[in-house]
Amino acid sequence: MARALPVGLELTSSHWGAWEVRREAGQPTGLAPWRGDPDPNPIGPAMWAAYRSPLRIQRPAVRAGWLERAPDDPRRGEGRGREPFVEVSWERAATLVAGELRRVIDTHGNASVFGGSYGWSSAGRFHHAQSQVHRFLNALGGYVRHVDSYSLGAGRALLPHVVCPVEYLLANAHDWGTVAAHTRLFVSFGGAPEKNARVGAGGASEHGLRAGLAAAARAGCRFVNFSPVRADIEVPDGALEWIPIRPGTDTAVMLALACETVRAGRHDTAFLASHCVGFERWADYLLGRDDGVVKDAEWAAPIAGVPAARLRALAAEMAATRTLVNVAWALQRADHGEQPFWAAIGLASVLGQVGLPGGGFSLAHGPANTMGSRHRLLPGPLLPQGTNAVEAFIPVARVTDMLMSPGGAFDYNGVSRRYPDIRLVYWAGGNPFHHHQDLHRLARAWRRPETVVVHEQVWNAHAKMADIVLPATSTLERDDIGHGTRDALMIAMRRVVEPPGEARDDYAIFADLAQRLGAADAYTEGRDVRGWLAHLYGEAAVRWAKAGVELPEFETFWAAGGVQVPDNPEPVVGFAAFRADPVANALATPSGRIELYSERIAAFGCADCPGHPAWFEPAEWLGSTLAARHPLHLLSDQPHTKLHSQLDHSAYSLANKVAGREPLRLHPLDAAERGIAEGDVVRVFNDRGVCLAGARFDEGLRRGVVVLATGAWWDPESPGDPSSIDRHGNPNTLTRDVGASSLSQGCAAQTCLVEVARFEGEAPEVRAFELPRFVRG
Ligand SMILES: Nc1nc2c(c(=O)[nH]1)N[C@H]1C(S)=C(S)[C@@H](COP(=O)(O)OP(=O)(O)OC[C@H]3O[C@@H](n4cnc5c(=O)[nH]c(N)nc54)[C@H](O)[C@@H]3O)O[C@H]1N2
Ligand SMILES: Nc1nc2c(c(=O)[nH]1)N[C@H]1C(S)=C(S)[C@@H](COP(=O)(O)OP(=O)(O)OC[C@H]3O[C@@H](n4cnc5c(=O)[nH]c(N)nc54)[C@H](O)[C@@H]3O)O[C@H]1N2
Ligand SMILES: [Mo]
Repeated sequence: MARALPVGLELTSSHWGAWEVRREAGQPTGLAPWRGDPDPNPIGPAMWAAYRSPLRIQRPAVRAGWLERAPDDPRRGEGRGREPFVEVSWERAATLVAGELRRVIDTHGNASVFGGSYGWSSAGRFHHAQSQVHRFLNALGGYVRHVDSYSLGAGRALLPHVVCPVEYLLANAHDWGTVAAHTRLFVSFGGAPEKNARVGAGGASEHGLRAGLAAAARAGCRFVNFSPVRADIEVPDGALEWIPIRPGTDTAVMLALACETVRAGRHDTAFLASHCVGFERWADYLLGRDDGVVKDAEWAAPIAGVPAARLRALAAEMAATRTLVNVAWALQRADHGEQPFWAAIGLASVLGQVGLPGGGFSLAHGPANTMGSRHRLLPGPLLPQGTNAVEAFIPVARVTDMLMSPGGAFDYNGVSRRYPDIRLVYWAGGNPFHHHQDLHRLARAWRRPETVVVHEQVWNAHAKMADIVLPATSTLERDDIGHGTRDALMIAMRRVVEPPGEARDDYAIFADLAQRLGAADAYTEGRDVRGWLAHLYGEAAVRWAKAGVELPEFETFWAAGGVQVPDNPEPVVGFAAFRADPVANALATPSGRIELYSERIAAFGCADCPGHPAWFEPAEWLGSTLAARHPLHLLSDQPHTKLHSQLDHSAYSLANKVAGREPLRLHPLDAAERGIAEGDVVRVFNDRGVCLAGARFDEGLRRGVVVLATGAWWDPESPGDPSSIDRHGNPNTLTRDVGASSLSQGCAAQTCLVEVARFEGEAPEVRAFELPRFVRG
């Protein structure tokens, strides 16, 4: 039986943690970390004030130029991001949106509506904005969707062919107790950053990474971190060896570690024979039998900028020790991003420890709180999205390409497809004007659709780039249920405060529109919010019961404020069942085993993703001739003070800015060469754009590498014009908008060269946190 929370505890959930609601004389006054969280996320408490910010959208608003121009006027979209808004009543806004959906669907069909609406939304399981958009558009006959994610574009396409669906990996990473008890060598590529493990989709109520790493170190585990950034993993002094690798070259190192293992005869031939296919083919490549190039330590060392002797010695240590090969997701958010994941799987297979406690590979410990959690896997409430009658889709990061070239061809997962012709874009719960690459290019493509409808909470760049902006509530302003994968709690997220202005729940907005469009029954199924919560909870209770956990009645759950998940009787050991019996527990790959050579991928014939893990020079890297003009590698990692662009306007995020801009971390010697002092405003630029940032020195970077976290609200002087400055420091002003490969078309943001210079003269003021201009309609 799931235990009720202690009486009197009022909790709410966010992607960044669970929070206790503080009250004085019955009135809510703030949020404090849930007392059961051993290591609360410092991002959290500032959300209380941020959700009350003057930047919250108060009323529906429509861009003036959109109201004035007819749908077939080619200039209708040109003013996006530049023209003022007219505030309108809900009645007027809903009439406009419903009318526009009707017109576009009747004239051009459902395949002219793009409703992918990628984004993290908020934590509740019912008011999950992205799911609500999909459900709503499905009720109208469907929409063009996206597949995969920005997080794991290359990984999601690759992994099912060669090992398993991503979901298995996310939900079955060795728990921290297992790592501490068994892993003796933790070889990481891109570390295991504490800042990232602070979040978890849907909820992260018990943060375990810091204690997990410390316990492993205490138990004698050694850590080797290949990363351009030393701080990517924090373990006690003496336990860590930092090998500052050139960005984008990890595959070469992994190939070399595998090659050295095989050459020395230390590979696990029994495991390779019983659990893998294709080893011989891959070994031909590693040993240079097919191309005459032996992928050994001497070969990899000059590519990656790491010592050959250390690679050779490390290969021997890995074979002799319980070793976990850990790979940050950032590595696959890059040109040829499939390769570091596949090479790590290959390396771990050669070592033969996959499925042993604390051994094998992890993809990954670090990117979210889920991986390493000891709690049970109990699928929480989930909003059904309905069925989509439209077949057309895009790989998520191809949105600009789609808008720019209707009918154009693209390859994905072995099939050649065509981009649909999009007339209307509908977005709720994501911020493409923070998350997509090459934002000026997106801004130019964004002029093409006839209409852009956005539900937002705040006046960020995404809202400012829309035609019709509908104000959405936050989690604190509505009833919901919170639960993340392997989380410790399921939370009754009871409404804490009233919504600002006229903000409405996404559900209420869609229910109204569905009513106007004759799809109310399909969308609401006759339920109000509370009816839905009880219904979804009931469905989850059936799934939990099958897993042996009884949930109380909904009303009891709601009154108690949530339940604690009972302890897991078993440690979490990834791939244990497959290791024990690879026939009975065959993988979902074509062979049922780990594929070090994939006939299926080879048959796709992708020149940029052959049948086995291989090294390719990235399109931009420090070893390329392009580095002569733009000699610094820009990494755009996840921000430690917020979740993507969410909460960038919070006091906690603002306190981290340098001269009001997003900090650019750079090595003091790289700064000195450019006459840059700490705290200076700098220009970061390449041919795709230029942004300002505040210089922050970091000796723990490899020379030639600079780091600008994602999430600063985009603040371009002129959206679409690459010579105009983003005054605030969003790295996607600079990143490349080309897919990782023709297999996945995944986001490849980390493949990016730039130059940095001191900003001379008076820097323009940041205007990201200003409201748009309003005029009377
Ligand atoms: N250069 C570079 N770019 C990257 C990455 C990178 O590593 N480098 N990482 C990528 C990755 S992994 C990801 S996941 C993406 C993240 O990109 P997103 O998920 O798009 O980023 P968020 O800022 O979380 O966007 C959520 C938006 O939804 C709004 N919102 C929140 N709750 C609600 C709600 O209930 N209703 C409505 N209507 N709106 C709501 C928020 O105000 C916010 O604007 O960024 C990607 N972009
Ligand atoms: N606080 C906070 N946590 C988050 C998020 C957030 O916005 N804020 N976002 C969440 C989301 S949506 C996701 S998908 C995950 C992403 O999780 P990841 O993709 O793993 O996170 P990143 O911070 O992008 O990258 C991790 C580290 O990889 C290193 N790195 C980058 N390129 C290379 C390379 O070529 N080689 C090597 N060896 N290292 C490299 C960088 O130094 C970086 O610090 O994080 C999640 N966690
Ligand atoms: Mo992500």
